[in-house]
Amino acid sequence: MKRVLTIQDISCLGKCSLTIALPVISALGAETVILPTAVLSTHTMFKGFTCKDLSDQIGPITSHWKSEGVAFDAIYTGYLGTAEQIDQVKGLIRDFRRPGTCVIIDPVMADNGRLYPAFDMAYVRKNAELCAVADIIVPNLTEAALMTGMEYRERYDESYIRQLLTRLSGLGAGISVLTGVSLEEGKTGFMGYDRASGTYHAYQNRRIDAAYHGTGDLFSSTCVGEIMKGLDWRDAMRIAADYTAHTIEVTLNDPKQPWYGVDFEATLPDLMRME
Ligand code: PXL
Repeated sequence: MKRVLTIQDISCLGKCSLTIALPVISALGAETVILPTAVLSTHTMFKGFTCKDLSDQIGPITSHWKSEGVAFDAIYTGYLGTAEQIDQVKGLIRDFRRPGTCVIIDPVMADNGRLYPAFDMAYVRKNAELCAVADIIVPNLTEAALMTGMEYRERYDESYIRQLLTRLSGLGAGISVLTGVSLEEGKTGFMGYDRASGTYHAYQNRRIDAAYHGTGDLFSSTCVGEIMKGLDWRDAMRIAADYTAHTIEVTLNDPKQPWYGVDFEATLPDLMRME
């Protein structure tokens, strides 16, 4: 069985980060080892959330794993807390990477043209350094613009996306994928660039006019699970895009507010049948 290590926060209430990664990757058939970087009472869209940083646990936990001789088929990072923690995660990747380990980085820090409240440009630069060591990166347009120094645009054409991908690829990752890319009216999806072959690949499906919290985590976790099943990154991301769109549609029936999260629990059986 494949074994994935995922490193991100645990937001106890509200659906994102580890409370999505763990069930989704497990449902896709890979063992999911977690390294929680912080414990929050809720995700940061709630007011008054608590947060306990767990940076001081990363060293002892990973030392113990080393003494146990643990190895991972993939290392997948999401929301991290601080610039120092990114340095710790880079060290961890150096220590645990083996030939064939797939390192997937989702540099979660911004959306809709804005950094999340806790972060600054020093954090952006650190995320760019982390992306440099990845096999696959999956930033959204805001994160990519911040890391490359390119202008963030709400309206754009394919040539802007290609330029952003070229600059992103210059950070050093093998495969650079931009999420939330809309190349046609009423559609959304992803566009990626594979540095080894010099090829682009885009996929678009229907766009649902609703912005739900945690959908980036749902997309990334699904990609990781599908890649562990042996799928090519293009197929893994097509399934992830379709699954995310389907889950948003199902969640539209739920009276809870979009910032709470998506009802992926209702759609996990469908994911297991998608191909
Ligand atoms: O979904 C990304 C994410 C993960 N973890 C926490 C967050 C967010 C996005 O805001 O606040 C704590």
